Amino acid sequence: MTLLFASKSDSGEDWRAELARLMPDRTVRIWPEIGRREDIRYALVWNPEPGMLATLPNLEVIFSLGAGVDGLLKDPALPDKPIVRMVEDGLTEGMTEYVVMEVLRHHRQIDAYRTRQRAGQWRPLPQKLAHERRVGILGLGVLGADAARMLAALRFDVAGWSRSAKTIPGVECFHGSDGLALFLSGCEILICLLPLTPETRGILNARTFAALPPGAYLINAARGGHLAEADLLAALDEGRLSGASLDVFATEPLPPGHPFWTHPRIMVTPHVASVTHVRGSAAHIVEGIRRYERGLPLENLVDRDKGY
Ligand code: NDP
Ligand code: OXD
Repeated sequence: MTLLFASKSDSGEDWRAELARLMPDRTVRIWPEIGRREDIRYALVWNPEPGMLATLPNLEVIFSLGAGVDGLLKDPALPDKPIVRMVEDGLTEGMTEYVVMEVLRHHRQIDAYRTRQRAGQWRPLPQKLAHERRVGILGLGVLGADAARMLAALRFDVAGWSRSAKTIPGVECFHGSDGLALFLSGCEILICLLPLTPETRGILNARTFAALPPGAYLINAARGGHLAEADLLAALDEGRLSGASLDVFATEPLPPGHPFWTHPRIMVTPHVASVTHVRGSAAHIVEGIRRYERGLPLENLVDRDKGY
């Protein structure tokens, strides 16, 4: 059995070493050194070159290095093989840390205190308690549900929105397009943790911002394609939104000179809200391969019709 690793943004050698440690009897090849294409049964990929997977005649399963598979699904020649996406504790923990950090940074008015510090001003601001602050999460999947539970444990007033109905203790759950407006109407902090699909592309737009309470804060850690960038800039200019924490962008890396770089009310991080850690994730891939070879159903399969 040969596995092909293909990613321009991860260290192939680190992955090869860890996979070899966990399954020494298997061969790992690192793209672009594919070797004999017929040997390859599994591919472990992040945004592979379109058409590349279609050149592997004996490919059986595609494993995604990321939780989001939008980059994979946009390949017009993507083989009709099962796709397993990344669901792994470290990835979930990292995202929840990022979400909690940005929620608390906004909730506790840290940017305003930094400004006051620079001006040498000792000037306390009125402060709400967490239970007086409604935080809403778009997407209540693996990542959204974990972040929701953690924010609820911090006593925030947490709501979430998903495609299907959900029950999460301590979280007010909304679903479907009918539930969106009511969900948005309360959110003082809106967090996007949706997959990027034709239905969710551009969901962070002027209409959505207009449905939020005035001065709401946006956190986008999902995909740049969710955000209508010009609408965000307009909403910030008008004071409709008070600020935004953005980890993902339509073009990555964020191009030099892009207005987000220097905007005083935008916090930019370079797609690091959460990252795939080799250790835990390699174990997850190996477990998937073992399950598959034992004839057990694969877990965390992507539903191509839904797009996530
Ligand atoms: P999941 O598939 O587990 O969850 C997706 C959630 O979105 C589900 O609750 C789903 O609803 C909901 N959803 C999907 N489509 C719609 C829709 N049209 N209307 C309403 N709700 C919808 O994904 P994860 O939580 O694992 O990951 C979410 C995303 O986070 C990834 O796709 C990726 O883009 C991003 N990500 C970003 C990272 C970063 O570092 N910035 C790191 C990792 C992931 P339902 O439950 O009903 O299906
Ligand atoms: C992912 C990501 O989807 O890192 O896992 O963006």
